[in-house]
Formats: sequence, structure tokens, C-alpha cells
Amino acid sequence: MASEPVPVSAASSEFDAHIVKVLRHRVGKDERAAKQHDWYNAAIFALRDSIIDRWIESTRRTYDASGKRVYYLSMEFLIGRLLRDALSNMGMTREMEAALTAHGLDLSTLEELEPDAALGNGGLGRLAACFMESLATLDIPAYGYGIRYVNGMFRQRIDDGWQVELPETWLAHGNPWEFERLESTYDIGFGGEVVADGDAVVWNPAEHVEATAIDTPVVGWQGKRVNTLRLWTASPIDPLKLDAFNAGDHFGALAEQVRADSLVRVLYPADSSAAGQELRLRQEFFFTAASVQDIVRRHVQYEGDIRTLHEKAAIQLNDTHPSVAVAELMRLLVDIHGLEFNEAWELTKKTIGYTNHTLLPEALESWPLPLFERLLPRHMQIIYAINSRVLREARKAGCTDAQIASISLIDESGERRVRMANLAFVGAHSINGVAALHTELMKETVFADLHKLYPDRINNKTNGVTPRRWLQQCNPGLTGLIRESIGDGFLDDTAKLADLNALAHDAVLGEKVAAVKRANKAALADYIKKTMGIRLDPDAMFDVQIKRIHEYKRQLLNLIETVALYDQIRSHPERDWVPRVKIFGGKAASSYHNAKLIIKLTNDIARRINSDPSVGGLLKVVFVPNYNVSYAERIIPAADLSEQISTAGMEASGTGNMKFALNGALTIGTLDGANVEIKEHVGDENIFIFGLTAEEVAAARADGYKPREVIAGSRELGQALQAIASGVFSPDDPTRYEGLINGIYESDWFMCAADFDAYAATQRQVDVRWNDQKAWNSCAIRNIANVGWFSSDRTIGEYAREIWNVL
Ligand code: 26Q
Repeated sequence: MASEPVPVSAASSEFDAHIVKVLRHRVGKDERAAKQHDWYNAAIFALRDSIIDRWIESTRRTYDASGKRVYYLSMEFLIGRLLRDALSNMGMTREMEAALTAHGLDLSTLEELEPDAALGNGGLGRLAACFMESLATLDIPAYGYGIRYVNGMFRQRIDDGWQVELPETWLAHGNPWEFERLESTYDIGFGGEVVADGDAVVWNPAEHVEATAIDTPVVGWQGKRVNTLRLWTASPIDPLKLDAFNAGDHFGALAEQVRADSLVRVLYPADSSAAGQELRLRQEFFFTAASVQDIVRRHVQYEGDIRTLHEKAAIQLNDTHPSVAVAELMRLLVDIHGLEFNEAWELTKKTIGYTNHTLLPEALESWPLPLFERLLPRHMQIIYAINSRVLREARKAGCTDAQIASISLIDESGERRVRMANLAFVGAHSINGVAALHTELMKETVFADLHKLYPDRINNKTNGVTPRRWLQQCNPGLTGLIRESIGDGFLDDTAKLADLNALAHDAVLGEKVAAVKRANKAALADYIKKTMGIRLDPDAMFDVQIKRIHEYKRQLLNLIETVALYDQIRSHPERDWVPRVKIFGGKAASSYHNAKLIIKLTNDIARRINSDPSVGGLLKVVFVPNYNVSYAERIIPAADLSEQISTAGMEASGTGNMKFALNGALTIGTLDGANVEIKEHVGDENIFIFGLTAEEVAAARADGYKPREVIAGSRELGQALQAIASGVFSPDDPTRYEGLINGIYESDWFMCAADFDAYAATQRQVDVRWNDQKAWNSCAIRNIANVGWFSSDRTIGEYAREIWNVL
């Protein structure tokens, strides 16, 4: 970090004068002494002042109109950096640049000082961040509710090719975006017992912690509205037990502090398998209870009557992580506000909506009943009461015993467990999937019986991404070119990108799009050279797979094909191969052995291929360390080819797929998640689809799929697998990948072998298209023109009209 004082010069504008004043009075430095970090803080504080005015005005407007508010409850918000986003949405980027230039400072340098707010794992957390921005953009009064983790997503280091996890200390230099609201503090209880008090029921928790709100403003496009992201932090009610301390028990005296700290200490770094630890359930209840109490408190304070809650509040559950909200809201309505159970139940359902993000059985949350009962005894009673109601309805509707067992909130098949997805389903009036295919599969698989019982509840809301961050801010070159071509309308409404269709065959525009891409690739190549010491050729095809590492996402399929291609290039050096750079990035859950092995394999393959002179620059492989939101903002604008190759039926939606297409990359992908809808929008000729469909995958599994037979029928595949398994890429430990590859021979649950030939053949079609640059450019334009529908503004508009009844 630069520590040189920055040269002094005179203030050149009103805004500049404001920054200098802030530097002096809030940061406590004058221009002579100020370091880069002081200017960074001053710039944000100065910008913040304008944001606060809009924030207060937005809040007032909602109160005055007594408007309905949306409450988005999410364990994760993967926000990334805020400075560029806030400046751009406030329309103050130029002003800021000018003010900083007057002091010899560079905005992009200051932007790099901001740590990523990585309070999320991947897709689900990033979706929540895009949604917050679109809610503000559409002028919908909304609060995001979550946890202010002290350590968000871990930082990934690669040591000798292996992932090493390090804590990320994003708060080390303070956080200029946040506002602590000590007045918004709630007592959250755990454990204890439930006693009868006349007709009423009283829960006496054994433990208490305080939840305190810390707010961050969320600026919508053009600063129309500023909403609130409210994250909870925890503190002990009695931080230091003085009697214990005085009695000499210094550690015991601090136990409460430690217990509170642990609730907000870390984000669980798993994104696809339920961790199942007690601390996770405590975190879920902590932030959910604080949020629901805050919502109910606000409603009663302003409306007086709890019975109108559903008219003024829509609570959306981002997956099942906050589904204890169903029981907590029931508890507040019945135990605290004295409603009858039936009335409370109707009110709860009208208020709550639930979004499902996964069908993977191992990711469906359920808690051992004894644990749940010990931690939340009153909620357990309420869940039993809800269950008996629901099962009565099921009986009346004529459900079979098997159907009743699958609808029940309690899984009785082994040790008894509370099913959080069933709880969320029965407690919500709307249950939505995140892409059309995913929603259909929800109806046919996990929720089949619940869907039969409540056929009006499941609906689809295909995901979207915010075009401000994922086009305007990350790709100013392309944004400028689109403005020159079709005007500014698309900035307010991405549907207008469709005007580019008229220019899809304009060779001049095609070349300009390619020139922007070339510049973005050169910038990425520079960055990779600087940070990793690897030289990439910006004229090669940048073929990119960046996402969490998971077997269902099939980074392994990409790697096997890479090895096969390497083989081919060496065997047939005379052919005119398309030069490719294969870029991989992503984190593995700490406990996910095979995911970590896939990272190591990527690095082993990279080392071997990159140092082999016989491929002569035709093939390079890079694994970029610590992939995060900021890295995505560099890579996506520089990608030619977007890898979206999950086993069909397993990726609920995907959102990276949308970001790449919006930035003019072509997709190679399976008919999975939102790829299906992307294909419908861009047209079959402008996307490379391959592989089994979800239905075919299910059929193959049911019919006793035999990967060995498939491998025997594909020489290329067999050779690549043998090379990896026999240690060609791991001479230091030749058996390193034996188990991994054996898994493909033995079961191949994710169908890598089944899809290999189709994938490899499709990659060769990609080469053919690349060799016709005019055709490639025209496809890129078609992609940009036709993915405007995947804006999160469209998605949020649908939630607003069809689920929340706002707008
Ligand atoms: C649950 C219990 C205990 C510990 C961790 C978890 C946990 C945490 C995060 C389970 C799942 C997640 C995250 C899931 C996720 O990111 N899903 C993705 O959501 C995206 C937005 O809808 C989709 O686009 C992706 O397809 C989906 O994989």
C-alpha cells in the first residue's frame, strides 16, 4: 500500500472542497499529511453525505405513504466493493475523478484499496446483492437482513497447487459504509424452558445475546432510492460478569463475550452441503429472530395493528437458512401479540415467501430434533402444532401414508430431524424456483407431494443480474460502444439492447466489439502477468470457467477435455489449432476433498502444459487464486467463451452464465438451469449446447448407467483418463488422482464420461466459429442484444407484482 504523502494543490470545485473538508474534520488529516488511505476514506465520506440525503428522503417517503416494504432475509450478501457502484449510480464518477485528479490522485487506484465485502459463498449471496440494487432501482422500499460476519468468505492461497484457506479481515481498516444503530437492539434467547402462565405460554430462555443493527445504504440506479442493508452483530447482555471476575475466574467472566462473538465470527464456507453444526443453527436463529422482531416492531409502531402485517410487509426467505422465521413469527403473533393460532397462521402465510435454490439432497437443511428442541423449545412446540395442522389437511385431501411421510415437517426415516424446506413451504404463500427448468423439477422431485397438496404455491422467477455492476461498471468500453450504436436507452431498460439486433451483421460494429474485447483481454493479461507472473496472449481465445468448485459443475470435464486437446495438439502439430487460454477460478469448501483435489489437478495440468514447448503457445492453463466479485469484474469482460457445463438437472439457475453473455462471450453449455432460457433468448445458432438433458440423465441413472462401457467406446476419453490416473501430471505422487478418476470408471454420478464426446466435438465447433471472426463477432452481438431479459430489474419486477404485491 502506498504510503507517500500526495502532493498538495488547490481545491478545484465545490465537491473537491468538500472532500478536503472531510479529510480535515472527519479523517483528521490535512492534505500534506494525508496518505492514499486517508484520501480513500475522505472520498467515501464525502460521497456518503450525498447518499445519506437520498437515504433519509427515501425512508421518509415510505413512512409518509405508509407503503408496503419488502424484507429480504438472507444468510449471505456477496456485495463486493461499493465505491464504484455508489459513484456510478449517484452519477458522481466524473466529479469524483476530477476532484481527485486535482490532488494528483487516481480514482481507480483508490478503488483498489476497498476490500471486497464477501459475506457470501457464491451464487445465492451474489443474487441477494443484485436484488438489493434492483429493489432500490425500481424504487421499492426494501430492507435486506443478514449477518455482519467479521470474517466473510476465506481468502484462497494456492501453495504448491493446493488450496490454503486464510481468514479475510475485511474490517481491519474500519468500514466507512456502515452505520451502527444502537437503538435497534433486540434480545435473542436460546435454550431454557417453556412454562404455562394461565392461558398463555412463556418461554424462559437460558441464554441471551443482544442483536444490534448495522446499516449500509444501497443506492439504486440514478440514486432514485436508497434502501437499507441491515446486518446484525452480537454482543453479550452482560459482557463481563463482575462477580466471576472478582472471584478470580477471569476466563469464565468473558465466556458470554466469546459466545456472542462466535455467532457473527465466520460465514460457513460451504455452498452445497448442509453443515449441520449447532453454531450454524444458532446463527440462523440469531439473525432471523432479530429481523422478524425488527419487522414486527416497525409495523406495530407505525400501523398500530399487528393484524395488517401482510398489507405492509412482505418477507422473502432466501433459501431455507432463515426458515425458522415461520416459527418465530408465529411465536410473536401468538405468545406476544395474543392472536389465535389460526389467525396467526393465516397471517404468517400471507406475509412469507420462500425461494428455493437447490435440489441437491445433501444441501437440503434438516436439524436433529433433540438439538432443535434443546436450542428452541418453544419453536419446536409451534412446529409440532403446524405439522399436525398440515398433516390433518393432507389426510383430508386423501394423501397416502408415503405422501404424508414426505410432507411431514419431521423426517422419521432415521434419527428424527426437522425439515427446514418443508417448514418454509407450508409457512409461505409462494414458493419459487430460480429458473424454469429448476421450478419444474421442484414440482416433480423434492416438493412433489407438497405441490399436490398446495398446487397454487410453486412459481418460477428466473434469476437475473444487475446490468449496472455487470455491464456498465465492469465494462465501460463495451458500454460506451453500445451507447454510440443505439443510444442511452438501454441504461434504463436492458430490453432496449435488442436494438443491437439490427446491427448484428454490421462488420464494422463487429470489429469494434472485438477491439473492446481485445483491450479487456490485454488488461486481464497484464494483471495476471503482474500478480502471477504468467504471460497470456490476448489474441488467443480466452475460455473461462469461474465459479465455486463442485463436482456437479464439472470443472473435471473441462480438465479432461483440456488433457485430450493437449494430446491432440502434440500428436498433430501440423493442424491449424485455435490458440486457447483456459482460465479457471473458484473456491472449494474447506471440507470438500474432491473439490480441493480438482484445484490441485488444475494446477498440475497447468504446470505441465505451460512448460511444454511442443504446444508452442497454442494452449495455456491458468488457475487464478482467490476468485471473488472483484476478480469476476476483471475476468468476465475479457472472456470469449463461457463454460456452463453442469450435469443437466443439477444447477438450479446459474447467474455467471448471464453475466458472460451480457459482456459478449459465447456460451458452451448443457441444457441446465437458466442456460435453457439463455438459449431461447439468443437463438440456437448463437450458443453451443451439448450433452444429455435432465430427463436423459435421470433415465441413464435409472437404467443402470455403465461408465466403463462409455469409456471403452471413446479412445480420446480413455487416454485422457489414463494419463491423469497414471500420474502423467503428478510425477511427484503418481497415485494422487487414482481415486478421483476411479470414481468416473466406477459410478460417474456427474456423467463426465457420458457427456465427454459431445463436449469435445462441440469445442471443435467453437474452434470453427472462432476461425470465422466475422461470424464470431456477429454471435457476440446477438448475445449482448438478447440477454437484456436477464436483468435483475426484470426478476425483481416479477417478484414485486406476483409475490409481494408491491408495484
Ligand atoms: C446450508 C447449511 C449449512 C451450511 C451451508 C449451507 C448452504 C450455504 C450456501 C447451502 C447452500 C448455499 C448456497 C447455495 C447457492 O449458492 N445456490 C446457487 O444459487 C444461485 C442463485 O439462485 C443459483 O444461480 C445457483 O444455480 C445455485 O447453485
